[in-house]
Amino acid sequence: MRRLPDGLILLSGGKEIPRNYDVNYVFRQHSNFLYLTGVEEPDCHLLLDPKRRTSTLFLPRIDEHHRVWEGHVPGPAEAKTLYGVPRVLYCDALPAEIKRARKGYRRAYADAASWKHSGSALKGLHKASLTLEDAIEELRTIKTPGELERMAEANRISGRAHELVMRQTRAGMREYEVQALFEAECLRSGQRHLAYPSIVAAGKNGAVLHYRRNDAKLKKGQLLLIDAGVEVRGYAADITRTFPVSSRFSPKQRDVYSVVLETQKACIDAARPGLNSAAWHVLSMRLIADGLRDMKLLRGSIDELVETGAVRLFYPHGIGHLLGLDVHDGLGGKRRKKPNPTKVPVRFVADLEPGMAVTVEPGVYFIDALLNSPRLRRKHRDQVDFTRAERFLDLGGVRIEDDIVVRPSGPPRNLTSVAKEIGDIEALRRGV
Ligand SMILES: [Mn+2]
Repeated sequence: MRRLPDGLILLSGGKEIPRNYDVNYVFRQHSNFLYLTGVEEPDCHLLLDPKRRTSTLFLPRIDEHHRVWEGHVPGPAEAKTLYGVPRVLYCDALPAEIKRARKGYRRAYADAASWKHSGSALKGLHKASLTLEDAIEELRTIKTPGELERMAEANRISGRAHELVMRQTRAGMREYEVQALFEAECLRSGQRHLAYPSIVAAGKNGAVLHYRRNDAKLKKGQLLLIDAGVEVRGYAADITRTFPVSSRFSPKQRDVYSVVLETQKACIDAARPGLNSAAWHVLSMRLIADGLRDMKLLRGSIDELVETGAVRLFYPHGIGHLLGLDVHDGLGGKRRKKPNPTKVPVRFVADLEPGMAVTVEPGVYFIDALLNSPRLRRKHRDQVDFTRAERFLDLGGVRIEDDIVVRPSGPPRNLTSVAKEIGDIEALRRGV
């Protein structure tokens, strides 16, 4: 209300989406609505009147039929204490409430769903919907202590599940059995929603960045990459670990893993206020280029390997993204958007600020589509030892991903505490 004082603010929560006859998709509240209200039920609305400083939550009126099938749903009195909203009414009062509250305003900050739902009550008010979404995105980028508590909890539960997977995964299992171990632990902790579909990728599948099939059989000698996280009251954890299906890393796997791990640790340490996210990404590319040059997969100067994009053959994604109610939590709002100070294309360009939650997820992959592309082989023939790289194709990929929060000074707070040192992973694999 302080940010948008000159208009009536109206937001709609999510609606149930039918999957097929009588069955809906599992409901997940819209993130902006969840951010402002904490309400996880469908069909609600929020009306904010900045001039009079009033907030009203509107709930759907539940009939007997609905209660027969769905059981108890909180009514206005209960919702007031549950969500801490001073006024709670039923939705049928919304048009009259809008008409009363709009006096003195020429503008409405309403989302698209609200214009659709309450268009006639809002008629005549100037549309300013994008500004509302931008204002909320900006707010959501800096986490409050309460939000961080939920993110820390999501990390604790996901971390437990990751370590359970490291202890219990065996050769001969299918990727979906590993997925079941992870997801069962999340459900057992009382959490209904994963933050995103789990990626469980053995061997070569680890080089498919958004691998979703999760049905291959795990073989001795392979690496297993698992990128999975749960959400707590909407707040996501986004964690990746890579470990050997056998109890130890092979020398080759150890080399690749160490390059990624050292890069990840250095990038975590570098995540301080004022660091530009594009420069941060370039730092990660330089460290990976340096590591792969030591492994004789790349040759030439680090500057050239980064500028020509040779390192991108092995590391074709960014260092991280904002995290919060969405696993990819917007880009920080328009005010934060900066011109990219580097020559490297990145989506998220902003200076890191205290209270921002970001992922740190460098990776090294051996991707058939890139290493066997005639065009790229020609372009990078002096920089990449393709013959050597081909011998790593079976390895797939290594990614290590933690969730951090930028502090006012010094290194960030790391919310993720899952084993990632080679010795610690091998100890878990041996059942120590
Ligand atoms: Mn991520």
